Amino acid sequence: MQKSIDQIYHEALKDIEGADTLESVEAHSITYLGRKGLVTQFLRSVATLPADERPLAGKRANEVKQALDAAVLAATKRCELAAEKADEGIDVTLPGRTVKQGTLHPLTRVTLEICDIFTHLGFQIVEGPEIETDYYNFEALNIPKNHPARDMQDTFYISENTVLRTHTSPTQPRVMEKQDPPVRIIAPGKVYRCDSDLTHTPMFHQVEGLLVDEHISFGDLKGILTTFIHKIFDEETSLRFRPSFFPFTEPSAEVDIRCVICRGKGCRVCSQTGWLEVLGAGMVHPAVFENIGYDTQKYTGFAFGMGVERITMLKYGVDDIRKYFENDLRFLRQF
Ligand code: 2NM
Repeated sequence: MQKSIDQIYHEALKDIEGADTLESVEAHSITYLGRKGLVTQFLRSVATLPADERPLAGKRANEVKQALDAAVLAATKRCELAAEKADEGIDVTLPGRTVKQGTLHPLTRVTLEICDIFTHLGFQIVEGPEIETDYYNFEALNIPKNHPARDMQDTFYISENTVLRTHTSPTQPRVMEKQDPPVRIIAPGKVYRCDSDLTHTPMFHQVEGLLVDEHISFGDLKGILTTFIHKIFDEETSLRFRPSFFPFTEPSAEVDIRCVICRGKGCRVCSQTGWLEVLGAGMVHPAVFENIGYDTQKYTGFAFGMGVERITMLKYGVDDIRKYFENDLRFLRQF
């Protein structure tokens, strides 16, 4: 028995309105409105009806066809909108966006590496102020009033008795004033000198160390610094101690390592000498101990200092000190 047009209409409307994909809307449209669809067939069958029934049946069938056409259009719109909405969500199958990661500045890296080595040797890390008094920066360290380092040409003065520290050494008497031996400390940080050319920047970085106890000798100094050099460069690196002078140490020495570039043959970096200066060091001058009140009969100690820019240059082959401070990512990304 043929279904009535209203029966077909209700089933079709239910199917079309219930469809949730474009594909199923299309399929229902074919089922009811296609060339062989149920509504189409019904329309064709109107001609076979008794003449008095045709006008009403034909009118009703056309109304149904128009209503279902509109329903298909509405369902199609609805499914298209839903598909667009879904596209705005997260597609978990897409590869993730890479997050550009920063790196430690080479000078930070090397400072941490130096601190790490000395920490393992029993040293504590201390930091002092970058704005320092004339007393701690010079006087306590036995740097006399007429010393060239105290000149306006070399030091940034904040006021008559206040300077930007020219080395991190003033941290040492600050600690010694508060603490009796044994003292084993290193002081990393920024220092300032009124100097700017191809090989000098007005701000640079230092790590200075101090060890004070009973019976500390120059042999202890050599042992600690040799261990340090072998760790920061490599176990094969030979070193030598050359006599030198600092107001705060006596005797004083400069430490050279075999050139890391030519291994001693002589090259541009080591000015054909085969050696590179990397450290200053010495036995703490008794005047420094007297200034802070240590018993010079009981205690001896050694101290040393190094420039982080120079160590980094030699470790990584950086050929120009200005590269550290230009913030060129092509340079910084290499570390
Ligand atoms: C150096 C070289 C030699 C040094 C001395 C002191 C102190 F405070 F103990 F006297 N601190 N650092 C020192 C000694 C620094 O740098 C080239």
